[in-house]
Amino acid sequence: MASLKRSDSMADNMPEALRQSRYHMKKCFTKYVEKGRRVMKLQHLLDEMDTVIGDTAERATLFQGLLGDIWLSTQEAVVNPPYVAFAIRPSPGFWELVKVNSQDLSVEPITSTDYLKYKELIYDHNWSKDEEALELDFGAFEPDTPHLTLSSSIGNGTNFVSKFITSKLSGEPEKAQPLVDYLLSLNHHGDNLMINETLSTTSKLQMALLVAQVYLSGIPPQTPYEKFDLSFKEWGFEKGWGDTAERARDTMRSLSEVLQAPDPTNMERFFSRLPTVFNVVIFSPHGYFGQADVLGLPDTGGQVVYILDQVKALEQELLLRISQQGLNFKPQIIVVTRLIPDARGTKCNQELESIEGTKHSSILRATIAHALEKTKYEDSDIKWKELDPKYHFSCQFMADMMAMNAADFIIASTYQEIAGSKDRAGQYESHSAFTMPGLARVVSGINIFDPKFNIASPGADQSIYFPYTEKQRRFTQFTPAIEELLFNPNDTRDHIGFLADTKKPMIFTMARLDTVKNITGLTEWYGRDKRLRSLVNLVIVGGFFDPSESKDREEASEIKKMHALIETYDLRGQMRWICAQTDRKRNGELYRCIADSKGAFVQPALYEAFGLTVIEAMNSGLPTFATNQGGPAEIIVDGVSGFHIDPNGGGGGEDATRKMADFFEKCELEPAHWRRISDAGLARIEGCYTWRIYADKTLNMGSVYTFWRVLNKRQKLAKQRYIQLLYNLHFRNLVMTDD
Ligand code: UDP
Ligand code: LCN
Repeated sequence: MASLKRSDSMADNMPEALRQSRYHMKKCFTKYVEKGRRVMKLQHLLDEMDTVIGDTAERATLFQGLLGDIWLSTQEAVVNPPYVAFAIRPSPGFWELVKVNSQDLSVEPITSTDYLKYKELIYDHNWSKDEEALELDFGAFEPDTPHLTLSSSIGNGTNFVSKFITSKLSGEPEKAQPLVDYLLSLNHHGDNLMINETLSTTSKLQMALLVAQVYLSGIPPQTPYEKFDLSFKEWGFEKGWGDTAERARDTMRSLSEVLQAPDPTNMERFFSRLPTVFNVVIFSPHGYFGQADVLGLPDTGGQVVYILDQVKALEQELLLRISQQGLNFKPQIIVVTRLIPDARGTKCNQELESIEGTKHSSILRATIAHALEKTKYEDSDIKWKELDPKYHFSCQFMADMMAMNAADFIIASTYQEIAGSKDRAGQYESHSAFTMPGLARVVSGINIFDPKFNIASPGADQSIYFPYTEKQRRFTQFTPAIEELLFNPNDTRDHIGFLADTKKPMIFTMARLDTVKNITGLTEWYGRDKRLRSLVNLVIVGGFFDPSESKDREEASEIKKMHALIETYDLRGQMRWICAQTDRKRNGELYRCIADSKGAFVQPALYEAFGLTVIEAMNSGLPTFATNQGGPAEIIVDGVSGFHIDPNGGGGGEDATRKMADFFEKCELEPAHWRRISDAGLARIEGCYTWRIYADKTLNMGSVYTFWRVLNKRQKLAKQRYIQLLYNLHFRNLVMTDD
């Protein structure tokens, strides 16, 4: 059978694919349309195909060729007899929309408007026919914005933007004038930075740079800026080049290189030196945002940890950069979050609070909105009316759209958050085109090939999460409490279950007790796998034990399920369940104690956006098995710096537990294996997942995109006007009617 030629579109290939299996396809399409209008997901399409073809071996043969490629890339289909419209996603970010006539199997490409209208017909027939229905098209404002074209480059926006800026500035000296103008515009509270009006053209700036570099090379490298700032002023330079002669000269050299012949490396280097970012405002409306006693409360976990650690890293990096720039300004970071009047004993009802471990950062609380939730609830867009009373998606998705389009750049923790994986669309990608019948048809919301998207992954606080081998640093004051937590044989308010053989390695997990975290899944897998049970004990931290104590429906049901599993699989003696733990320092030591037992960390979530516990465990030197659904699939290199497990995989977790049992058996035979994985995990963290790397990348982006905004001014302004219009005519009404 012919296989799909990637040079062709799916629409090009589909007629041939259908022709090759015409007999079966006719029957299959008749089946699809016989129930009338409806939306079908992939599994649904496959199930109905099976009932028609009957013999799964035959279906397997059909699927080896073109047809399989097309069906397995389909995310969704909309049946509108005699047509079936397919939304096909051949690779991350690329979508093709086609409709197939079930009678003659002819295939026609359709626009996103047509596709969305098909969907609307099912949910709100009149609205879909309404010529005046509100249609949003943010893409219309970007005709000249350069976009990435490769799926693999998504999220690498800064690099692309630097190359593009480079090409724009290359050529005659006048081409670099926008950069000179930009430098002229830099100031702090009205005081010029870098250059003043004396150096208003490229050639004047180039000459002055030459003079200054000759001067700087003649004085000792460590000469402080104050010793030569008067000469600098005479030549037209202002503060910001560096704190010493050496640093100022180095910055000047990068700029001279850029002005002579721009290249992305010098460009990025120069921008990383520019004094452009002093203040940062972070919006984090997620859960209970507090510095103590909040972890484990509903919707309160990694996001809070992430922001507080991020603030510390950003403040440190800002202070370092400002001092290296030879400036003495004070940076300021404010986290704006929800004020919760019924604060359950936390400080979430306090308006202003300083952030511990920082000098210039604080939390400001008001009452405000939400997190990125579109993909969390299936069909949340098309079924928005049903869900709006509880989740207010009408306002949320509109606000997401406006914020994403207004942003100069967007930082995600992983690639998959933006563009998903082969089979799953990304969180941002889900905003590309969608419809909320009766409200708005978004034919182009956000384009993930826009170079505004970047990946900067968080780290873990390395003063808390450090390797178990660093004996001098360990928090030994917690040893008795941790021993009690793990090994006291009696049930208490804090733990239930006990470990009969305390010498065995422990597999450990810690998470909120939400369904998606799949802690009950792990318990069940462990319960079923005799081999794993003989090798290791299971230790779980999460939730509490009395379902009536929980105000969260999902959590209460998970608690009940845990108790049932402990009974069904008779886990007493092999499993310890510890309630949610809020003391981060003690938790840090707990990971290390699990590492002392030569155990492992397991993160079994059905889906995990990033997965801070994975980073914490790896920082502690604990070999980690983590879900392949979401962020952990990128964090861990499978079999090298840890292991991927499939939470939905074969035999209800059998694949996952086999992998773990194989690992522990191998470690028994060859103890160096455990150490190898532990060391590779630590190396992976140092190379890619530290707050230092994050802060450096993020502040560089701030600098590059500030200039990019200037170069892209016309389109930016047009889009801003569109957003303003939407805000005033549409969004404000939505918010006012939404109580
Ligand atoms: N955590 C905790 N106590 C608990 C459960 C979780 O301190 O009982 C912490 C955990 O150490 C991590 C964060 O909460 O820092 C969870 O972040 P993650 O990204 O793993 O998941 P999220 O809860 O954000 O979905
Ligand atoms: C929210 C989540 O669900 C986690 O996957 C992340 O690790 C956390 O936020 C921090 O970004």
